[in-house]
Amino acid sequence: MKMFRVLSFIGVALSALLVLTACGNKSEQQANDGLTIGFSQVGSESGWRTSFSQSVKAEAEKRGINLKFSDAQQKQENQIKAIRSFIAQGVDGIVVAPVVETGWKPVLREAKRANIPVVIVDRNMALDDDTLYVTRVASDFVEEGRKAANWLMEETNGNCAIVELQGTIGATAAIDRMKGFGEVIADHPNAKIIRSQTADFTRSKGKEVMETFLKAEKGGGNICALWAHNDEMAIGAILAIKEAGLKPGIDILVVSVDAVPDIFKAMAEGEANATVELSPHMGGPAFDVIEQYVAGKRDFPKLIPTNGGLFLQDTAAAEYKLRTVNK
Ligand code: GZL
Repeated sequence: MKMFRVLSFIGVALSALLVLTACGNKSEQQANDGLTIGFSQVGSESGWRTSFSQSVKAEAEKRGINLKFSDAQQKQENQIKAIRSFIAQGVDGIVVAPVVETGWKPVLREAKRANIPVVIVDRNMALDDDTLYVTRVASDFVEEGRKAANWLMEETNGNCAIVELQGTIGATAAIDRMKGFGEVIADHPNAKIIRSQTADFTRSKGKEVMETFLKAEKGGGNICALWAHNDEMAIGAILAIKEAGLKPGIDILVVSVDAVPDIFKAMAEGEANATVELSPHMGGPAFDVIEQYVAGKRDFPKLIPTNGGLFLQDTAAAEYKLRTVNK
């Protein structure tokens, strides 16, 4: 009889263990399958932006996150519509890469009322209430501008007439890169920005605006360097410089930001000189925050910085290979 009782106890214990393990797996499974995150992306205006989107999607897939992706084609109204739709769907979290800094408070208040955590990535929002978002994952754009200007001043001994292609008007990346670059130039009396205009971070507009700079400067013989807020505009401008019969990278130095493969190709061919890296890998840190927030964590820093170095012609060929092989 005693043996019977022992055996039945073991049987019960084993089945309880089996149920618990299954539940354990189930809740783990739920945790992985459960997260649905809405990502409102600016658009696909540049090679960097495309890499950024690809990196976020790959990271979501790796983590078993159900990602709702929206490309706003650089229009804020599309981003606001997407965020409202994410709220209506009751997502677990929202990631926003804001196209410009202003106009976000109403929709962020709606997300807050719905108790949905918002993480800002890349460019910033102008908010006077920092409870409207959990944190921001971003590069220091002012420092990017400083890095570009410091390299140019060293390269030209602080003696340079510069033309500037600005990014999207109102975008943090444009505002802050311009600020950082300008701060450094201000310390060099023989360095001057002689022309500056937006080309909206695109290759086609970069070519168009550079053509007007060259015409306005009677062929551009007096232009020492082009400073572009992103590689895409620099690559467009390089075409315009060549069409004007000048040698980009030699007659007119070229420095920009993003470190996309095409700028490394231009640098390897001697047609561009320097680029400041902007990491596209912001999805991981953003998803970490939402996963931790859903699990109950509330104390987050208001900025999670990503940083990038300065790349020059000497490593360009290797960097191009590294970033394009098996892509
Ligand atoms: C900067 C980002 C900029 C990139 C451009 O973080 O917002 O937007 O430098 C992109 O390539 O258009």
